[in-house]
Formats: sequence, structure tokens, C-alpha cells
Amino acid sequence: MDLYTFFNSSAAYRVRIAMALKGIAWRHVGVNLRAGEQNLGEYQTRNPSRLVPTLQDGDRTITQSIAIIDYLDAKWPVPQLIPIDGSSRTRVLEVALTIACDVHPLNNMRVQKYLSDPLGIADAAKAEWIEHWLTAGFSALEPCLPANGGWCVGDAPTLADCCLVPQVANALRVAFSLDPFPRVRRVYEHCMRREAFRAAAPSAQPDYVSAH
Ligand SMILES: N[C@@H](CCC(=O)N[C@@H](CS)C(=O)NCC(=O)O)C(=O)O
Repeated sequence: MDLYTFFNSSAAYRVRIAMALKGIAWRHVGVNLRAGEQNLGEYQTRNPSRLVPTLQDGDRTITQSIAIIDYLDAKWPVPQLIPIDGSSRTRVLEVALTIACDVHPLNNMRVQKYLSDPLGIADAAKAEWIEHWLTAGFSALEPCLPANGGWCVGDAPTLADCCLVPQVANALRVAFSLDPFPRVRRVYEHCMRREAFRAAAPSAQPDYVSAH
């Protein structure tokens, strides 16, 4: 199974966590977003959104990190990352979609680029933009998370944790303060104690380079 990934893509990071939690072996196929490889012919045909990740499983090509994790859950149900039913399913999806729909897209690379050119937004104003949407997103998440740490929902990792950890990692990369969000910080720290989350981290990837 091939995962088209980039070390600091947080959407790919979600899938890497899911694969590590399930113990699935996969082959790393690097798509260098900084070099614009997502826009090149071969990759664009595979993923017309020109975004990573893409999962290739035999003749199945799957895009969208949450659809990929849902696919993995169906094929390797242990551990189940999207609960089948009940209130925990709803809460897992609430947390995951707050991140994947309401926070992450606003600060994505192509959005940043568009703010610069053609809109001509200066770097300082772009930094404000990022801070603003991170604050809005984490403010929405904070009351949904457990007060005393642990996993986002229930007593095992789920899709919600797969989404939360990469978003926090992104925030820390731009020196965003988690001080107003103690629940977010506690869940993040709890997740990072588990080897699967560390193995999926940007710094553990073969294409990792340390410059931002
Ligand atoms: N909704 C998509 C988002 C994918 C996405 O935005 N990927 C980013 C990296 S985290 C990307 O490829 N960005 C390239 C660009 O902005 O040109 C998913 O969940 O898979």
C-alpha cells in the first residue's frame, strides 16, 4: 500500500497516525509540496485536488484523509478509529470535522500563497490570519475535550486524536500559545506518549527537513 505524503502535511499526518495505530505496513511516496510536486501531471491525475495525502491500495486510489481513515477502519477494524454508533461516534466526528473543515483549510499552504499573490497581503497580516483562525478553532474544541486529559473521546484513540495532534503540531510550529487551551494541551501530551503518534510525526519521516 502506497501513501503519497509530505512530512509536514497535517492531513497526511492524520493518516500516518491511523496506520501506525492499526499496525499497517505502507510504502512512503514523497510529494514535495514546497517544490510544487502536488501540481505536476502524474500526481494531479491521481489526486485532482492537488493535495496530499493519497492512498493507493492496489487499484483503489483514495483521497481525503478522513475518507482514507474510514476506508482503513473498514478493512482493518482493530482498533476502530471511527466508532460504529452511539454518542461517541457523534462526538468523534464533531471534533474531527471542527479541525478538518473549520480550522485546517483556512491555514493551508495554497491559501497562504493566494493571500500573498494575487491578494498582496503582507506577512504580518498573514500571521494574524493564522492566529485568528487557530484561536477560533481551538476555542471551539476546548469545551468538547475532557477536563483532566486522556484521549479526545472515551478511553482509546480515535479519529479525533488523529486530527487533533497534527493541528496542534502545526500551531506549535508557528509558536501559537496553547496557554488558553489547557484541555487541548493535555490531550496532545497524552497522545504523544503513545509510540504510534511519535512514529507518525513529521520529524520521524524519511523526507523530513528541519527548516520551516
Ligand atoms: N481535506 C483534505 C486536505 C488536504 C490538504 O489540504 N493537504 C495539504 C497539506 S496538509 C496540501 O496538500 N497542501 C498543498 C497546497 O496547499 O498546495 C484532506 O483531509 O485530505
